[in-house]
Amino acid sequence: MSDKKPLNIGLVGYGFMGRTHSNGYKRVNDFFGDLEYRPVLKAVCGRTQDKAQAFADQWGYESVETDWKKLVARADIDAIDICTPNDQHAEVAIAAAKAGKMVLCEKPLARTAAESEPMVAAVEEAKVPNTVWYNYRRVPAVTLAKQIVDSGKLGKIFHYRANFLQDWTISADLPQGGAGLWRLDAAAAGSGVTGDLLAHCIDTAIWLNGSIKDVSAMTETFIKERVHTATGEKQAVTIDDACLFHCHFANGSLGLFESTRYARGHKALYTFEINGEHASIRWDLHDLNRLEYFDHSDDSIVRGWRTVHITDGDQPYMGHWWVPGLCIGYEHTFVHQVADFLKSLSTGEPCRPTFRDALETARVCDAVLASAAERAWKNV
Ligand code: SOE
Repeated sequence: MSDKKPLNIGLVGYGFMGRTHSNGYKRVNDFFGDLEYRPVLKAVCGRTQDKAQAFADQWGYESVETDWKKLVARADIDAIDICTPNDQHAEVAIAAAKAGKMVLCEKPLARTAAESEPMVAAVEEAKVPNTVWYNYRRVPAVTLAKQIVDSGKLGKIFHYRANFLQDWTISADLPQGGAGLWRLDAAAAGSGVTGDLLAHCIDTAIWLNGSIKDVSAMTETFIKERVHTATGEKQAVTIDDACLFHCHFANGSLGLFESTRYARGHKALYTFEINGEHASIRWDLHDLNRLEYFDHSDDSIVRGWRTVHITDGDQPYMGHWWVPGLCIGYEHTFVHQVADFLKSLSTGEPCRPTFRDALETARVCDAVLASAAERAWKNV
């Protein structure tokens, strides 16, 4: 029997993200042995009873709810984890905070900054621990990039560049709406690649390089109409299929960002590069265990880009996994986020990004979309 304090989780939504989070809760104490808390998979909530039950059976949830309000009202739930489409984040999070529950919310925080603001107010008024699952911060190579930037090794930063490229919506036959495909429906998602993919890039960028001051953007919707799953009728597509923007950071550096779901051949190519006065770093999600580093102070005859394989025990998070040389993957970023969340409950320090941190990302996304719509520079 474990002597750890139980933390009873109520999961809302059982899609792709429901699985990544559940895996995090299940694995965390096996690999992070020093935590005071132990997540308990208390209940999963989904509208369709048999699907929710099948998820509960597969992942080991003790019970099932079909109404999130009942889940939030349950006295035996400590934390609500929101894995629904974006249009439901605000209502569930605000009710959960008011009920005194901790709230973990899948990214983006909500569809817009205006919708995100009352969520921030609710968790702050209730003083409940909160976090948003911008999971790529917790790829060990990305966390190491943060340590390198913070150490000052790059010197003054001139450029920040990021891409998030996919190709899964190129077919005009793909409907909008429904499981997974709600990402194509602006009513459910809020926006297209801006809120879904660029939000990741913006979260990482703000974390690594500080606030974004202003933006100039362009968006495109390549496929103008798609059948809506709910009606069976063709309807206008109002999400952005692609978005490019450039910006000024508060530290004086320039940013360049691109995201699309129409880059044939790319499935989830998230890359960033930072160029500083003394050194540069770059990272690529398709090769996530490596960080590339160029240091101008190296001896000139051997100076060049080096590739650091992030698998050593003294590199971020890796002391909890295997032995040097052996890799981890995408799912581990969620285990790390659970570990950091549980640790934050012991230390009282916030688990970043908090709802307030994610609001800053939402404001940048709003400015990007407004800039594209008005063909004008926008302050964040
Ligand atoms: C979209 O395809 C998606 O699943 C995003 O919703 C995730 O946030 C991203 O990590 C991978 O791509």
